Amino acid sequence: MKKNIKILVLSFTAILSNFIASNAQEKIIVSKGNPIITDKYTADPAAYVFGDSVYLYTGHDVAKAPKNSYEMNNWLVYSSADMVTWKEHKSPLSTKDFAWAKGDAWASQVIERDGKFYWYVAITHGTIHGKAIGIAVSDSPTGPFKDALGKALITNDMTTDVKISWDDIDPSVIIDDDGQAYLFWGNQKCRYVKLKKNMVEFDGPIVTLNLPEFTEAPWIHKRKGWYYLSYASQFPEKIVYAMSKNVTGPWEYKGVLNEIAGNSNTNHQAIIDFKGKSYFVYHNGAINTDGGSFRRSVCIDYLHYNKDGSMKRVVMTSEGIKKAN
Ligand code: FUB
Repeated sequence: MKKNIKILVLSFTAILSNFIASNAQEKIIVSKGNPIITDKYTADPAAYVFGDSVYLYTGHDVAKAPKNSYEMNNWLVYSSADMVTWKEHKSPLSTKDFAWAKGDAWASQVIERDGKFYWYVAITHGTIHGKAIGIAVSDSPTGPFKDALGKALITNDMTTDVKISWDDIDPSVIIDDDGQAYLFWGNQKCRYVKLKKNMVEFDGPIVTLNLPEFTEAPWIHKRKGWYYLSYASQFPEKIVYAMSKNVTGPWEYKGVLNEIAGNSNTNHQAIIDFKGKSYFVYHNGAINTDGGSFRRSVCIDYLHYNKDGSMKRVVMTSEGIKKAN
């Protein structure tokens, strides 16, 4: 009898601690301006509008990282119906979820197709030298996510014309109106490849674009008949962009969209429309008091378009945005 009670108590304790652990990061954050999240460092934002909410996927700079390098082990997800009150969900993806990888939860983007959410991530490959792009999949925008392929989609040995190990990073995806999906990515050279409907296989060759002073962080979006390819340029980075009437180009360079942040070498942007307004989501180093450029924080400011479709230069603010409704 005593033994049974002990087993019961132990099982209950295990269930309770699992519950607490799995909800440990679920909390509500009311943003007081920029940066929008201040209890931890968040970087490389990818925002996605689904239903009546915005889902914000970020990297996570470790606070105690050595001064001159990134330490990033997992990705984070937040959701909001007004872009001011955010729910932080339990981190649904870490580098450990990709058995073939060995670390570095770098920039990523999520997109939905046929009820499944595909999370494209940059990560360091375990056996093929350099960075790679992997894909996780889930039935929900907040996870749980699992490795969709069991291997990388893109590896460094597929793009040998660039001689660095980190040129296959920063994935950005779009599904065009005709249903064709495209994956853009790159460092030093921007590339794209068509994806099959299953979102996890190539549907054509890798194409390399010729964009002025391309550093990294391509973000592809479409609005009112125009395709926009924004990206980080030079170093320290500013965000510039090009426009086209086709997702495959030709791209017309349009100049600077967002200036150098000043307190962070990188700026990594996402662009969305939500409830009638346009937003520029990026990171800076505003709450890093520890030196270096490796403790970044996500910010959101308004984005405005001109009548001809071009984008006005972003004004980075401390106040940030008001509630979207
Ligand atoms: O966060 C690691 C890397 O820094 C990203 O992949 C780049 O876009 C830059 O933000």
